Amino acid sequence: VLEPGPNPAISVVVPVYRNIETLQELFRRLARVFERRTLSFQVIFVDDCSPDGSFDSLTSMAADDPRVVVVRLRANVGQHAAVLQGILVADGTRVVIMDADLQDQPESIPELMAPTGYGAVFAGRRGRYESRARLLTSQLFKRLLGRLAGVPADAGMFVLITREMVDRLLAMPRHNPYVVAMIGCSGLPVTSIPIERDVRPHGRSAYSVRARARSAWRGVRWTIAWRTGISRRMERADAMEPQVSSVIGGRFNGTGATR
Ligand SMILES: Nc1nc2c(ncn2[C@@H]2O[C@H](COP(=O)(O)OP(=O)(O)O)[C@@H](O)[C@H]2O)c(=O)[nH]1
Ligand SMILES: [Mg+2]
Repeated sequence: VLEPGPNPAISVVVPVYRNIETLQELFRRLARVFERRTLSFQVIFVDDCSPDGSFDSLTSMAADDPRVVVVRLRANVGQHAAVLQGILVADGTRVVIMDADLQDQPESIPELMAPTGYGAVFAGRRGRYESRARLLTSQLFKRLLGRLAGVPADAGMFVLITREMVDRLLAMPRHNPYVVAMIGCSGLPVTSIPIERDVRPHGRSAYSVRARARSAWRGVRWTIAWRTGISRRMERADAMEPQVSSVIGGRFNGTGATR
């Protein structure tokens, strides 16, 4: 086991909601990828009040391995707000955001690390990873959001970002956030490279048709609010509620206390 340095080279932020079947394998595969390249890393799992026992599973993983950090949220806040809470805790020089269900493959991360000069490198979604209807509707939405927010049309929530991008994201309005749009509006250069996305190995998507539509709308709304300056006024009126209830593990910045 590699001893972590003062700051890990990479923090991986993973939102968790009904993912108990894949958490252990996800961590194992991430560890293999980074150990092979002797990169120090931490994996920050953000438990968004997952009802399936994911939190207990994560707690025992954290007890076994100091590179596991568990952020527990007070209430279910949704994927994007959960990711931002994870980023808040991340100590890494660079941060990878990815799904917990193994549709995003840990083995693709080194490819994301290759391009230089970008604030964000997205895994451009490739493959038949979901039904035709879902693929088609999500492609249409992604093209629209891509135009509005200035991200590649194949961008999703598997992305590598720099520390500078982290700082920009955390300075942006976090009311009803949409991380892909926020990255596009950051002012830093972004790109995508084609990465095969897998089909889901266990369970089913947490996003119903309605939830997908609502999420898409939030993406568009956040972007418009940003572009028009409305969101900046909103944020001042509405200070962020504390969302984290506890942080377990995380040796990089002392005790792992909430910051
Ligand atoms: N924090 C949080 N994460 C969620 C929620 N719903 C889904 N996720 C996470 O978002 C990622 C993608 O979810 P998934 O259900 O696979 O959606 P799909 O791949 O877009 O069909 C997974 O890592 C989930 O754990 C939620 O309500 N809250
Ligand atoms: Mg999925």
